[in-house]
Amino acid sequence: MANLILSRRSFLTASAAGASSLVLAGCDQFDFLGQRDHQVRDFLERANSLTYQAQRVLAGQQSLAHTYDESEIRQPQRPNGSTDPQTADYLALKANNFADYRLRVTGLVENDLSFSLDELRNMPAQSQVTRHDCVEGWSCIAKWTGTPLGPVLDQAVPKASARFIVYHCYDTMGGGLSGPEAYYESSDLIDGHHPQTLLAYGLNNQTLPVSNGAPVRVRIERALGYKQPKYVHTIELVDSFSKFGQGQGGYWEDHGYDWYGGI
Ligand SMILES: Nc1nc2c(c(=O)[nH]1)N[C@H]1C(S)=C(S)[C@@H](COP(=O)(O)O)O[C@H]1N2
Ligand SMILES: [Mo]
Repeated sequence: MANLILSRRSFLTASAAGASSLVLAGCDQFDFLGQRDHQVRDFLERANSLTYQAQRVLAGQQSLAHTYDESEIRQPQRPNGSTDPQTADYLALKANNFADYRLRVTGLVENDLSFSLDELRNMPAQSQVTRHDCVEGWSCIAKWTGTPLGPVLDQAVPKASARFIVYHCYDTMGGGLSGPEAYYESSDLIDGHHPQTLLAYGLNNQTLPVSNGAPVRVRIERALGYKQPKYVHTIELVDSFSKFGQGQGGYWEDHGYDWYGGI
């Protein structure tokens, strides 16, 4: 898909006219919206989310999250949400310093994949200093190190029917009447292939600690804190969220948060 380059003025004019007339106008920059079978267009129709539309159109698909200098790191990454998972599988892995950890890639892919931590660490590494924004009202600048997810997805070869990526985590939340619910998150394939999306195993020049998601968490840098899944064990490509949790695409989405969660 061609990169969308729009001036702020043409976006404002276009948005005043409303999203549906954009499609009818057949404006060059929005050509993809006119293609009946286009994944993004399908999604826009279904999601009905202005944040998602505005961000994808205005910022472009691969616009980068702001990065900082290491000197701008002022405090450790504040652990939030689960900080010490107690599921049996996780405790067993942790007891052995994650030597038996495998990250699985499965679902609507041609090749099911599985990687040990050493294999992930031997893949091309990338570091970035970014700001994590939690909806609870705090931010932390931190340096994340890992391997980009995009090439891993390429190696798995997503099927044409794959539309979303579900990130399954080891920890559970809640534990009320409905019982514990596994933490999970999801993104579209655009964010999966974004150049800053990492399978992160390092934080601030150290091994990623348990409190921040050891051994592997995903960083999706243009999204809010709850879209940064920790303790990830499986990456599943899917065509719908309906069979996971309450079907909204993530633990917090199931409890009312917005799915896109863009910054
Ligand atoms: N598996 C898992 N991932 C998670 C959470 C969680 O509870 N479990 N909390 C989310 C929220 S709300 C935030 S703000 C960040 C916190 O990441 P941190 O502990 O590294 O600061 O992780 C997100 N990812
Ligand atoms: Mo958060």
